[in-house]
Amino acid sequence: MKKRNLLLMLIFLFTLTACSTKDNKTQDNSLVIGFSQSGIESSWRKYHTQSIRSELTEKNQVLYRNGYMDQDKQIQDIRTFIAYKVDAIILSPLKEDGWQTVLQEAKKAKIPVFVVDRHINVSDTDLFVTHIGPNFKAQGNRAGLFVKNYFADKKQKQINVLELKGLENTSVSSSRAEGFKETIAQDKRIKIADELTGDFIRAKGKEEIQKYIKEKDISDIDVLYSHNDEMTLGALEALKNTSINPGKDLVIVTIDGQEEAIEQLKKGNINCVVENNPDAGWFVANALDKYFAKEKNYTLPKEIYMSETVFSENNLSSIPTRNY
Ligand code: GYE
Repeated sequence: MKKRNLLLMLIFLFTLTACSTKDNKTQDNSLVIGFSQSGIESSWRKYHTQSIRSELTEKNQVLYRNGYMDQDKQIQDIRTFIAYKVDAIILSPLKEDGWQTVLQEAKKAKIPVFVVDRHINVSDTDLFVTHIGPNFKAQGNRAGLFVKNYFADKKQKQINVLELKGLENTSVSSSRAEGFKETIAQDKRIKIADELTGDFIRAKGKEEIQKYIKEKDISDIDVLYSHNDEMTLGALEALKNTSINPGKDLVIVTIDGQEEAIEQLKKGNINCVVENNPDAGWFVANALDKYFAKEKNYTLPKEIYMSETVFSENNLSSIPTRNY
C-alpha cells in the first residue's frame, strides 16, 4: 500500500511542476530568444544590436551572441540556440548564402527564425518567418539620384564614378550596387570607372583608396560612391595626403547616417548621406508579438521595411541627432 501511495505522490508532484513551468511561461508571455548578430564593424551595427537587445529584454530573456564577422561562428551560435530550445531566433546574417542547413535544423526543432538587416538566400522561404530591414536597393537608387541631380545642370561630358563596395556576397552590397547602377543609367555621361571592396570596414576603405591613389590618377574621378560611412571615413583619411578637395573636386556619396559622417557633411567634405535606419528594435518586438499572438487569419508579411531618408546640403538644419 505504502509503495502505491509514494508512486501516486511522485506522479502528482511531477505533474504539478510540469504545469507550473508551462503556466509561468504562458502567464507572463515572456520568451527565450536567441539573437545572432553578424559583427561589430561599425557604429551603425552597434546601434542596431543595442536597439534590438534593449527592446526585447524589456519582456523576454535574450541570449545574445556576436559572430564577429565569422559565418561559421554564427551557425554554431544558432545550433546552441536550438540545443537550448529557445522560443525564437533573431538572425542578423553576415553573408547571403550558407544558411539552408542550419535553418532546416531550426525548422525541425519548431523554432521560428526572424531575419534582420541583411537578407539570406534560401530555396525554401518557409525557413524564416519574415525579413525586417532597410530597402538596400532603394538606398542605392537614392545615392544614384543624388549624383544624377548634382550633375544635371553641369556641362561635363563624362562623369567618372569610383565605387567603394561593402563585403562581397552580401545582399546589402549587391543591392546598393544594383540600385545605384539602375538610376545613373538615366544619364549616359555617368559611368562607373572603377570598383574597390572595403568590406564595410574603415581601415580597409582607407587602405583601398591609398592603393588606388598610388596606382591610378584619382583626379580623373568625379564621384566616390561608398557603400557605408565607415569606409567613407577611411577614404577621407586617405585623401588627406592628396591635393584633392573632398566634397568639391570629388563628390562623395555615402550610406548609413552615422554621426561622424553627418559632421563631415556639415563641413562640406561629404555631399550626400543616405540614411540606413539601425533602429530595428521596435519592428522586431512587434513582429514577435504578432507571431506569438497567433491571431486567426493573420500572417506576418515576408518583408517588413524600415523608414529612412536622405541628408545633403539641402536639409542640413533638419538632420535629427543620430545616436550612432
Ligand atoms: O550599412 C554597414 C554595416 O548590413 C546595412 O553593414 C548593414 C551594413 C551597414 O557594416 O555599416
